[in-house]
Amino acid sequence: MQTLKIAIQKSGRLNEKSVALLKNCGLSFENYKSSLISPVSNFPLEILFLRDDDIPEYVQDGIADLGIVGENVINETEVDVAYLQRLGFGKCSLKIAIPNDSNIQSLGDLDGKAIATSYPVILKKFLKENKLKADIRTISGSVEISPGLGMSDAICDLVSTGGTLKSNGLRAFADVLSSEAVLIGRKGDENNPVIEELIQRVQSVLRARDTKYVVLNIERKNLETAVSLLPGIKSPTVVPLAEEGWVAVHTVIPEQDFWEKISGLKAAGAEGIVVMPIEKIIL
Ligand code: PRT
Ligand code: ZN
Repeated sequence: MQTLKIAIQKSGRLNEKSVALLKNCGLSFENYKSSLISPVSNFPLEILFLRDDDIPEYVQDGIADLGIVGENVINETEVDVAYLQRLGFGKCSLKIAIPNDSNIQSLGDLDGKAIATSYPVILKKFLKENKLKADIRTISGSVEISPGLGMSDAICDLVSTGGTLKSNGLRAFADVLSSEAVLIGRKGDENNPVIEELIQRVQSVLRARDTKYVVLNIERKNLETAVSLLPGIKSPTVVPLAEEGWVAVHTVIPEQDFWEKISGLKAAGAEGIVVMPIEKIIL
C-alpha cells in the first residue's frame, strides 16, 4: 500500500490533541519535537510536523495528503481542500470585539472604523457580506492590545474562554466564524483505501469519546421502564444476576444526555450504577 503523509501542528494548541487522536487510532509513532517527519510503524502513513498556517496549502499542493488544522486557518488561506471529518477539539470563535467604553452599538457603527486582526481575508469577506467599509489593520499577534494603544477601534480575533478579551478591557460584539479542528484531504482522494481506513478509525474514536459504557443492577419487574430509557447501540444487554428477580443491564449512553438518563434510571429503581469510558466504537 502507498504510504501517505498527514500534516499536524508541530507545537501549539492543536499539537497534543492531534497526536492523542492519531495514537488512539492505533498509530504507533515517535512524537519527536525536533524532527519534521515521523514514520508510523504499523500503518502506511508518515506524520509531518508543521506550523499550522502551512498545513492547508501543503495539503492543497499535494506535499501532504491529509492535515489536521483549525477551520479559521483553512478559511484564511482560501485553499480548496476536502473536509473529511470535524474533530471536536480546538473549538473557538472569531469575533469582533470592542473596548468596554466604546460607543459602537450596532454593526453599522463599524463603518469607517479601524479593526485590527490577524485574519484580514475572513474579516474582509464578513465586512463585504454586511456591506460595511472599515479599515482593516493586519497585525500578526497581540491583536487585543491594539485598541488600548490607539491603533484601532475594534479587533477581530479568536476567542475561546473570553479571558483575554476581559483582561484587556474588551467585550465580544459580533460573531464572524465558529471554528474547530478538522481533518482535511485533497478533493477526489476520499476513496483512497488508506484514507478510508483512517477516517473509519477516527470516527470510532470520536464516537467513543462522546459516549459512556454503563452497567447497572435492577429488579426484573422494573426492567421494561429502564430499557425504554436506553437506546444502546442496538438494544441493551440484559444478564441475570445470582439473586433471584434481579438483572444487570449493560448499555452505552451518549455524553450529552448522560445525567438525564442516569436520573431516569435511578428513578426506575437502578442500583450499583458503574460508568466506564469507552476506547473505541466500531459499527
Ligand atoms: O506556531 P503555529 O503557527 O503552528 O501556531 P499558532 O501560534 O498560529 O496557533 P495556536 O497554537 O495558538 O492555535 C492553533 C489553533 O488553535 C488556532 O488556529 C485555532 O484553530 C485554535 N484555537 C482554539 C485557538 C484558540 N482556541 C485561542 N483561544 N487559537 C488561538 N487562541 C488565542 C486567541 O488568538 C487569543 O489570543 O487565545 C487567545 C484567546 O483565548 P481566550 O481563552 O482568552 O478567549
Ligand atoms: Zn499559526
